[in-house]
Amino acid sequence: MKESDIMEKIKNLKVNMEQKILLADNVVIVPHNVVDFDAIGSAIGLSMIAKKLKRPSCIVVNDPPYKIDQGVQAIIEEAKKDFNIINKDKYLQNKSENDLFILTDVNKSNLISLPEVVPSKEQVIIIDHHGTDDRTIQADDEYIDLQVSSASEVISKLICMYKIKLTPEIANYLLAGIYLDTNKLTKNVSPETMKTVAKLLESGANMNRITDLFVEDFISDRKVQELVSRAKILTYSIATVCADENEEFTGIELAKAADYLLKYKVDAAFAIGKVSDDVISISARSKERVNVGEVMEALQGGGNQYSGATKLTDCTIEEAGKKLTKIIQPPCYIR
Ligand SMILES: [Mn+2]
Repeated sequence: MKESDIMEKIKNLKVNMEQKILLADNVVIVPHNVVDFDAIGSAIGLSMIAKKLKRPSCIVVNDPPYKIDQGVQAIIEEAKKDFNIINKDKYLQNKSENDLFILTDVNKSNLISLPEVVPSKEQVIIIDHHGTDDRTIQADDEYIDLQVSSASEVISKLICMYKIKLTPEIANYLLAGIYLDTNKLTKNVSPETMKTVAKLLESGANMNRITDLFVEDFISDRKVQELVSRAKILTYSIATVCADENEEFTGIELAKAADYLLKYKVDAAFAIGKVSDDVISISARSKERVNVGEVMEALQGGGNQYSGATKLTDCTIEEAGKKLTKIIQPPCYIR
């Protein structure tokens, strides 16, 4: 898609979204479960837009703090002073018939905390950069672009169109979202992405602060690096690593291992590990040539060209590895 077409599409989204925000009792912003930098940054940006339009909003985050990245948790704690970040129960107590749901960085019912109370499609807007399937929530208005770096980039562009003046803190949150989903500005970065980064820096975002937010926990990082060191690089430059059956990882740790493996001369990387008693997760990352979103779709997950994941039950890590190997046999998914 040409840049001018993208801006046209975002302008359309702005017009339709604005009408709906103005008519809503409450703008309910819904990021994906195990909220990450992109989901929370874009959610806070959306809350700024609701504020500009003088409508009340809330961001529903229902993850226990131990499940999410400590930098993301730090943003939530800081942002709570100015934004209405609430859990699911609190939202359900104040729910109204006339709420507008805006899903950001997500489009599927199995990845959000309140799938059972999503309103009818007239009252749902989706802003995302992941692929869709039969679990995608029905929405009359959506901006789903698998090429854009992040939801935070889309929301930053909307904020620019509204001429909303950002505080340095909020510029940091949005930049952290872009930084995460581009693997620290090393992949899926377009000239438009860099223009957005430049605007966020002009608004006071600070790279030192972003680096602080991405600081690693020593123990968790050692665990990730031990996993990385056991990776095998298959034909066609695909790295995979399988964790031990008896060691538990978080989804974030598996994602970090896959991200890290892109440092090497590989096109894509997959990290497979147990995330709870009976759930195996695969985290996938790609530089460009392998569409890992499609690979994950073949295993009941999803994502986009650069990033994807799935969860599997009723199989061992070894079996999950075999299923994956079957799918990534060349020339599948290689451009
Ligand atoms: Mn994202």
